[in-house]
Amino acid sequence: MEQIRNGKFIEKENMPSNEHVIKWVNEMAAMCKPDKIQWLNGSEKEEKELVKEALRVGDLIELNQKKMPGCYLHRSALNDVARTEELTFICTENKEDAGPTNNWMAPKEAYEKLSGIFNGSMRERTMYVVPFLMGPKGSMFCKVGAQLTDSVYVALNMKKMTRMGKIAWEELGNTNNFTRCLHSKSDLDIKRRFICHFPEDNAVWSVGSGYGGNALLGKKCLALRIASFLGKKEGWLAEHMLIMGVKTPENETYYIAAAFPSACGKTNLAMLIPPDSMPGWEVWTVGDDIAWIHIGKDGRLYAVNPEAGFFGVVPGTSMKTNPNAMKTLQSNTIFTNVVLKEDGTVWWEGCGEERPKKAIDWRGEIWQSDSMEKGAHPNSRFTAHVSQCPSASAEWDNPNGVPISAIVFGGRRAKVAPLIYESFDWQHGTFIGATMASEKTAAAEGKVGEIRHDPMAMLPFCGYHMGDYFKHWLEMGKNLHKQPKIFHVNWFRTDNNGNFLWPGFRENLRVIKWIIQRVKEEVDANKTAIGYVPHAKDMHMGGINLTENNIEELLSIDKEEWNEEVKKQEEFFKKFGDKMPKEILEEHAGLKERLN
Ligand code: OXD
Ligand code: MN
Repeated sequence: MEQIRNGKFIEKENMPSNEHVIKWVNEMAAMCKPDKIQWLNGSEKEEKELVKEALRVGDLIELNQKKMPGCYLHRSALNDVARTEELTFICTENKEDAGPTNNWMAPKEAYEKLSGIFNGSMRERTMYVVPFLMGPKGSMFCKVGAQLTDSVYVALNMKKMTRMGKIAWEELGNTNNFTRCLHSKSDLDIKRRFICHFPEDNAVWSVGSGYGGNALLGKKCLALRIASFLGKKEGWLAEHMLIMGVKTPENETYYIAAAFPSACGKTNLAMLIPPDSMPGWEVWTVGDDIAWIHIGKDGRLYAVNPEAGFFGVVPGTSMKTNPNAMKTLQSNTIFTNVVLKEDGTVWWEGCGEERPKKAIDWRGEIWQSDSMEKGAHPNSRFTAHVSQCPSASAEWDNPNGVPISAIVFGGRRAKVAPLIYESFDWQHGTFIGATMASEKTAAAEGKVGEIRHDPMAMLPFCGYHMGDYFKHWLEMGKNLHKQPKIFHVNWFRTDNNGNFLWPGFRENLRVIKWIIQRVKEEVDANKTAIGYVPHAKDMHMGGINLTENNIEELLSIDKEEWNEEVKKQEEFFKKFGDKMPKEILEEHAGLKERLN
């Protein structure tokens, strides 16, 4: 150890020789003033020591190691339970570049304001230097990041969520090409909480939160907001999409990338177990949240999962809804904000087990059996490495990515959107993505249930002007020799009594089957005003209890509802002014015309 300026110590062990890194870490340390700097190497031994430290400072609670080896519970601060979109900023020199859907702050103002909060924020704490890779090592997709954080919980999550450790310094070599991620919990005061992105500097500063999406900076901050900006510049796409491999009984595997807003079942779909009535089908998980998509040499789209782990929503996860996730989280998992049972195991609403008589809720309080409050926070999470998942695809770490045959957009809509429809072509598919709308969920602060437009499920994650983003999508399509087909699904349609019409979960594979049949051009479809809709006869319906009426209703298009939808789209588009590509406006006009 060597003494640094203000009388503190810096550990030299694991320090890379890269001068850009060392200079940056020294500058940030001078501002944050940690007691100690610890450079992480990503080893298992180190992880064990970090767990010990997390237990010592109370960031983790040990769960029953016999029943759940390597599992721990974390409780976040009560005011820090979801992404805070209203405190998330894109800090570009020109306000216009951030666009109308992002909060904007001038970089100079942001650096000054946040420096004031970071100043001394790590006193009496350790600053962990967390090097990480997003994307497979040695791949054209791969990006290097380094996160400085004073949260051992964050450091441990980063170990599960990314390829963390020396591997990242090796990839970086002596270059300066890495995303500088600075994070401090500071005092967790929401008035002093900011998540600022500086795409032009390839940097993220996040202060005042210790919660997942705000604090694990590799995920939404780097892999979506910064990466989408880089993707625009470099000719690729960073998307809020799961990637799944679907093997047919004929032994062919098709890869599908699917975008859904947060907490709409991406993890469930990515880990789906086929229904009994579909023997020979298999689903393999490449990723459950983010896809980086490039054009390959053959002119097709290829995708990788930049992450190496899951930060999955826990409530509602059960052996019935997602057995693979349940098996994933039996060991080596960090739980955030779930119920702690007397036997040192965990519980949550919808886990399929009876509510415990005596337990401690996510707030850390005794949870009486008659309490009306939820025991687990609706946005409680599990963090586990991909390798834990029984359905992890052999291709999940393939440096070349997987070829994408279909893109799926999905929203949570009680009405309007049918179970499935297909776009006429790439341009129309881009329009369908751009007009996605969904009910709000607990993954972000705000009113749950409200409908909001969420283009490509990227509204909270696009690091630049969304008008330019739509244009980038259109350009990407033009550069493809073979465009994947684009679909829209809605698992959440209800009847007039508010009951879901579609059973969802594993039965969703029936819809995926139709998608693959369309890709293979095996079935034709109904050409409607909104796109191609399946003939009811082509939907595999064996083994579920749906009447023909139900199926008709699921696939039906109500002109009045759609006319209303078109008006709302028009309102939404006004936001983008003349940045809205004319092709999208043409598609909108075309839809309007077809409806009438
Ligand atoms: C997530 C989210 O955590 O979308 O994946 O909020
Ligand atoms: Mn997500």
